Amino acid sequence: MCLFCKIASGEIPSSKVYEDDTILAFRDINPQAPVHLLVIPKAHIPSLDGVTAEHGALIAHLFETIPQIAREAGLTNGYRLISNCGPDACQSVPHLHFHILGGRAMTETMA
Ligand code: DGP
Repeated sequence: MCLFCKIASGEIPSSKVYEDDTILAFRDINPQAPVHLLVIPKAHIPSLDGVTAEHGALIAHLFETIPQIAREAGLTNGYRLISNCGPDACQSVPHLHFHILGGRAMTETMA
């Protein structure tokens, strides 16, 4: 089982900020902004490259819920959403996840 599957199942503890039947959001262990959350599907999808039409409802649910998670984290002045996909993007955990970064002005460079 991958690291984020273990977090999703509760085997590894995390600082959860949102959970429902299919998705989970928790604080990144190595925050790169005052607010740095990770949002994951509970089902194992290795990365964005693993998303198929079968995941349509799940992906829609993720994107409907991310603004709510950001709002509840106090990010009323904006936030950045990132999903690293593959080696060139430095994806380090092979389970689809979205970083929500905020709580300060982001830099204009994204890479
Ligand atoms: P990425 O590099 O895009 O694959 O991001 C993986 C993120 O996961 C990275 O910012 C650090 C975070 N992370 C790694 N291990 C753990 C952990 O055990 N708990 C939590 N909360 N975050 C973790």
